[in-house]
Amino acid sequence: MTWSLPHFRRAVARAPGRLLALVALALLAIACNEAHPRNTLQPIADTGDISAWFYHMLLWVDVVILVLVMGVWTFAVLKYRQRPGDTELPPQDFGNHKLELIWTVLPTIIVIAITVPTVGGIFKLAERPDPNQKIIVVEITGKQWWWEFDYIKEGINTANELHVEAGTQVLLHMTSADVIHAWWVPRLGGKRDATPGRRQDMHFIAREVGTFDGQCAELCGASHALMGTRIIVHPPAGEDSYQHWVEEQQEKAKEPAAGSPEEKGRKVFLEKGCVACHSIAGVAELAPGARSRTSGPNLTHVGGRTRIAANTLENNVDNLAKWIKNPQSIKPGALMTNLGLTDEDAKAVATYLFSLK
Ligand code: HEC
Ligand SMILES: [Cu+2]
Repeated sequence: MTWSLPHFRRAVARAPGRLLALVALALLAIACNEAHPRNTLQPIADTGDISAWFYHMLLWVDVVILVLVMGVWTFAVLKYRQRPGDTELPPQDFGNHKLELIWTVLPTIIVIAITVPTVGGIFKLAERPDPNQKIIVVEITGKQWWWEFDYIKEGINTANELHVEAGTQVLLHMTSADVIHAWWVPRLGGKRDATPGRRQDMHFIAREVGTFDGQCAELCGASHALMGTRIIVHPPAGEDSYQHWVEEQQEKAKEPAAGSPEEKGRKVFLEKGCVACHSIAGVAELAPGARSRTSGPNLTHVGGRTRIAANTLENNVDNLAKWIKNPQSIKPGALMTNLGLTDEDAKAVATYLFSLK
């Protein structure tokens, strides 16, 4: 059986429901909703603007090519199709120089037209931040399966949620402590590998205040999919300013009231071995000069994070207790020891940690 337009028309007439279902499915697949926490095409930084611009430019160049090629093809198929009574092959046309020139020169021109702005964009992304303007410098270390952030100038060591200021240059120095990870916050644009023994830089100026999600983009082991991150862009002034956050982070951990559940939690923290991997400024200090205990996130202000375990769980006392009791039940292979805490001890230490804003 040959398949022709009349066949197709008849098939559609017989089963219009199926065609409708197909269209509905396609619309569902592109799910039109408003919240796009990880949409590269809604950039919030200068770097993201550049990559989104390339996407749109290439998309439209490709749409034009697609329409032209499919148009010519459809025309040829319809006009020169085999008709009843056609028994011979049409004249065969090999080595038509004019045609061959056209389909060599035209694509070459298109490729050059795309390459020139692309190379320009690559150079723009590689430019160094302006040293005469304010720069927030953060060293990022990827670890299985979380991110450590060191604000060298500010003397802050924190994890998983990167805080920056809108309108200010941010320079990230990126490396890894174990395997290769990749830092990717889609709305900032661009990924950067975090490679052990190497430093790679990335910089941007975020323009929109808010919270934006990211994800490790390099397969790095069992909990790779649960190695998220967040970037929190603060306004330059006001109650919620970046400067305010910096000053809070530079403080030592809050002292719990005598006899409070928090004080009991701190006791559990100090006695159950958590200090082998975690530091809390003023409670479990580091050796002078050390930036962190390499194995676990700094917990000095852990209660102030929006999420825990690298953007895996909402930050609240219940989730903290669940995590502390059995980290591997939440993140397969998590490199935090299950210390066999009782429910009571887990709850107490969770209450204490959550109070550390
Ligand atoms: C062997 C080292 C080790 C020990 C001991 C340890 N942890 Fe952890 N902890 C880690 C690591 C590694 C992570 C990060 C895991 C991840 O996100 O994949 C972590 C994460 C956490 C987090 C989440 C932090 C965040 O920013 O998301 C909390 C809270 C925590 N640990 C509390 C504790 C408590 C309380 C104890 C003691 C009962 C403890 N840890 C014992 C290594 C350790
Ligand atoms: Cu990773």
